[in-house]
Amino acid sequence: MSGSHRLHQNDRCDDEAAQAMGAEAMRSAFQQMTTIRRFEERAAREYASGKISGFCHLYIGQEAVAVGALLATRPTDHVITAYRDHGHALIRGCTPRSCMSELFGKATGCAKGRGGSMHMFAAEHGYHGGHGIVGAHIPLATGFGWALKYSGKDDVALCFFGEGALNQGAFYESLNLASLWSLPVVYIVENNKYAMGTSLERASAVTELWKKAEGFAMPGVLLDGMDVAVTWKVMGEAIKRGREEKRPTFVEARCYRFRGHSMSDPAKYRTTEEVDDFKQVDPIALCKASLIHFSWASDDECEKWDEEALDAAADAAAFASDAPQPRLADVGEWVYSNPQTWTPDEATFPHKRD
Ligand SMILES: Cc1ncc(C[n+]2csc(CCOP(=O)(O)OP(=O)(O)O)c2C)c(N)n1
Repeated sequence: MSGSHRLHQNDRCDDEAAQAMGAEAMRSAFQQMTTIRRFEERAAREYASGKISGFCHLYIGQEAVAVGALLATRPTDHVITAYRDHGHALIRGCTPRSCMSELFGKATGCAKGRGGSMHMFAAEHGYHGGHGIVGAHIPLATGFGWALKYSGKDDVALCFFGEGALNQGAFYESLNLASLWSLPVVYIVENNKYAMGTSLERASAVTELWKKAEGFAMPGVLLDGMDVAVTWKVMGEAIKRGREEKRPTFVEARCYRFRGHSMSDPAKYRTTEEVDDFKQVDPIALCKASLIHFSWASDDECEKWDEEALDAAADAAAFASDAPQPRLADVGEWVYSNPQTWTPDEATFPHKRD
């Protein structure tokens, strides 16, 4: 079952990687991961109570991948991901209030209520979504890489996707061009072992995914995505390669989602023993253990940060609940570059909201 997938065996992050990362970044990592975890636990509650509808894919268990990777970036770098996007959004320019509002479909949402769970955006912070079609955003990342190289900037683009995207044609086309044209893109597959209910072993002839990089003549790296310090360190090296050498890297971050594929998944395709086994290496617990081991934070401080995260999530839910619905008159705005000019009428939209 989990043996070959779970890389981590210790009860804290890798010491060498943690020391390289240092106290300040490790403290930030804990706070960011806790913010994501508590936000999503709250979102799950709001979903169950009917305040959120549509698809909703939680990132719980995978927080170290986005947090470790994005802590290794600078604000001008570009980030794009698939539909499991709340975590990336929360640390790349979207506030808990704007994310929760988006989940509620409210006008105060980061995509003005147009996108919902799968389409969080903060383009002004270089965060380009949130994409629902498996693999469809990978070519966009290659495009960012091309634009960066063409304009002579030394920023990089980071592209996250699940292992379910790896047998899409877009993946091969995009990585081939990135290598051929020497583009500064880091492609990160968040290998959480399942694409919906289908395990990697059932769907892919190659299960050591990082080895696929060889087919594109680019460096391929495997990392433990439950360990935020290792993720930060390895991602830092890949980002440096992009920035300085204008070379892409393909990274396999092996991780695990603790919840079902989406809110409507009873997750019957895996055993509770397997889930419990991965909970032994909960990324937040590993990070906290390192903070305490190196005396970089106390138990009380971690407790305080956790309470702050709980408060931020509760505040976000209250804010989103009271926030206004999008106005029907604006329905064509922010969807196309040339907004629709017609005025919606009652017959077309009988559930007019304002
Ligand atoms: C092109 C396409 N085919 C099918 C789907 C339906 N679908 C939604 S999620 C998903 C599984 C993707 O799994 P993975 O890429 O591993 O991401 P994870 O959910 O594990 O984060 C599928 C097949 C889709 N959204 N797009």
